[in-house]
Amino acid sequence: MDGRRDGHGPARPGFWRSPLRGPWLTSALGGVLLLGVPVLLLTGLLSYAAYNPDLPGNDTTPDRGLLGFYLFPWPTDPHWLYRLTQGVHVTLGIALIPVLLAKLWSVVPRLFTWPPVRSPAHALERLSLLLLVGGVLFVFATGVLNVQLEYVFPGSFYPLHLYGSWVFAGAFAVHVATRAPAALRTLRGRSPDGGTAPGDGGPADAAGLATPRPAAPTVSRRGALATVGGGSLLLFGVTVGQSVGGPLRSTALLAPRGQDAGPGPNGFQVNKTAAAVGVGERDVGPDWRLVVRGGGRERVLSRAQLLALPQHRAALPIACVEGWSTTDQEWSGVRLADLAALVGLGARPPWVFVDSVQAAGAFRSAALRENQVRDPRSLLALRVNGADLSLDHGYPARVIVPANPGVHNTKWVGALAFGERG
Ligand SMILES: Nc1nc2c(c(=O)[nH]1)N[C@H]1C(S)=C(S)[C@@H](COP(=O)(O)O)O[C@H]1N2
Ligand SMILES: [Mo]
Repeated sequence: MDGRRDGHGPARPGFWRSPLRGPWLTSALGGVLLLGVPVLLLTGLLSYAAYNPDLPGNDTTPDRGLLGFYLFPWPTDPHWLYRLTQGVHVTLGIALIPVLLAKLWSVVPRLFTWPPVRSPAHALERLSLLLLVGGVLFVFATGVLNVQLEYVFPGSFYPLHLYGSWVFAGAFAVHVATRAPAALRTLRGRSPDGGTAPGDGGPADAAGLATPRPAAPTVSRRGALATVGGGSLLLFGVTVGQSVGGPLRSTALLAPRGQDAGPGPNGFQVNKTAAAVGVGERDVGPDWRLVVRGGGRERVLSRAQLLALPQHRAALPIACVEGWSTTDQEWSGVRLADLAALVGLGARPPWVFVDSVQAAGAFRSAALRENQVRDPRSLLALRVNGADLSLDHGYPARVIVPANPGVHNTKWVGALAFGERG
């Protein structure tokens, strides 16, 4: 009665011969993903909220529609919040890759189930698995490409990754609801190497994961699992340093921008250099001015005039969506709230649209919410670690806001428009 017997090639029973495949291995790997994937989904959704995509100019995913139902004002406390959530998102995502691949390997014979569709219910199940497997490969691939290749999909990475994640999340929920109970029973009731014979485990192998024609084992199931775990640990070990920052950065062998950001007060990681985005002397030389607008007023200030205003300090990190971050750096400059006061909006500073002198390209502007503007640690920074900002870190002036995703800490600022798009 098993229709698969009619299959050819990889659909033939006995084509897949590894004795490792079976309910136990698939369940054990699935259990790890059951713990890890929800953390990835949660931190991913938090990252989207951290972008304040409902502010004008911030929405990297137009037409998000209902998917923005949960958005909330991203807080400024604790100041390392985004460093933590995004570090976990990227580091855990990378470390789970071996587990994910092993899990897919363990169920690959089922891809070739014959006949491909047996009933309407079977068709539905297969469709949901297509969304699950397609979705997970898509989000992991776009995530890794973004982290490793510095935005191969400039701008459009966000909608791709976000929409892909929702498709994956839905299929994942269905999969967990239908499979997790049996998987947990399998893990409780059987030992990893509990036999490799055809029909191994009887009803527990209803899914037909074990081969009916096992080849001689070259490694035990525990051994295979240890290899996968070792691979995950290795990836974790050569990745996590880029999120911890400081001296540990030297261990981040996979960090796409190298392990060493150079010496001196400005010796911490740069995202885009000034040269890379075409910012040069003519934009940020002595003629540079900051334009502050709001409430129908406008003020224009030179760097010297900014330096003559009350200077404040804040120890804050840069934390990029790509997962790398710096330890706290000691910034100094003018409070955003004080700049709002210059145009008469000091009592209740509103949100602000920050524009840079950068002529084109992604990330040249960003809007900040009023809770961010009002935080006394939110600065238009002029100096860092006791020295003038370097050109690559945003000289003459850049935004630095606690818990803000790096991309909204705009460099080479040219204009601030309080309460308006500018
Ligand atoms: N004008 C401008 N500001 C920018 C960027 C940019 O490309 N252009 N990159 C942003 C990103 S993605 C990050 S992570 C931070 C990095 O700041 P750093 O290069 O000083 O570390 O700057 C942000 N500010
Ligand atoms: Mo970034």
